[in-house]
Amino acid sequence: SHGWGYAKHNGPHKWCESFQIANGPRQSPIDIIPESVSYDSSLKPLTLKYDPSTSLDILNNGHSFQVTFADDDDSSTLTGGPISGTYRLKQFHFHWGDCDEKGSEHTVNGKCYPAELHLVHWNTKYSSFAEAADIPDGLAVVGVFLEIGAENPQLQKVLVALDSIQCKGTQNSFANFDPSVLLPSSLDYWTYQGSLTTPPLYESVSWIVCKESISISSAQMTKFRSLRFSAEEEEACCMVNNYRPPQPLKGRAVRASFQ
Ligand code: BO1
Ligand code: ZN
Repeated sequence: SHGWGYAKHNGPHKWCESFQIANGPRQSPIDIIPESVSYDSSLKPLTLKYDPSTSLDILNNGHSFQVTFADDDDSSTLTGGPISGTYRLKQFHFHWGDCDEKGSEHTVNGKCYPAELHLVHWNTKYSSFAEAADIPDGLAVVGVFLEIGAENPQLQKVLVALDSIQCKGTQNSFANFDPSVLLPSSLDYWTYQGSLTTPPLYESVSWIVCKESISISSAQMTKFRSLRFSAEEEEACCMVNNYRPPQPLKGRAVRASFQ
């Protein structure tokens, strides 16, 4: 069938046929080259203030799985960092590979991590996520790399919930989850102006990529890969390699909050 995806016939190299902005001036992800990044002492620390009571449900959307948050007030917000004003948390999701050697969207000096977490926020100077999504300062996404190591107990609640959303289009309640448990201990970050990494690829994202990774065991990664791109009635197709490769920097500045 039709629609974008991550297979040969509908994957990242085909997206430009339906979404011309795929070759635009501020596309994401990028390869972050620490040697070429400039330290910016004017960058503020990140403030992530999340209320666990705003977590609503967990959904297999056929491209990834996402945990969605109530965003009708300022209970869960991102402020500080490179952004002005207040951005509300809408959802978080992950991208990952079919083996431990690849799966992240951003890379560091060409190094791929096995997965990458995205916490997606929208600027409350607009009235909703949908309105903010295609405006240059509409969104801010915090990216966190996952690295193979010790089992991460903070991921268990999410991983257990995956049993109930194996197929595309399935959803379950996911109440009282605090996403701040998924953040690394240091909030040092790189930042640049970019885009959504999936269609419609809008150039609306202030990217904030954490320098420090969080751990995940190889067995925990296997559970991500048990999800399906396919619906229950379709031929089973494992959800793996749901990442876009790095895009041209095209002269953009990448700044670091740390020296
Ligand atoms: S990401 O963090 O850059 N990988 C990212 C990519 C896409 C979205 C959020 C974060 N969200 C998409 C929704 C679409 C919607 C679009 C614009 O935003 O998945 O359903 O059309 O609103
Ligand atoms: Zn993402």
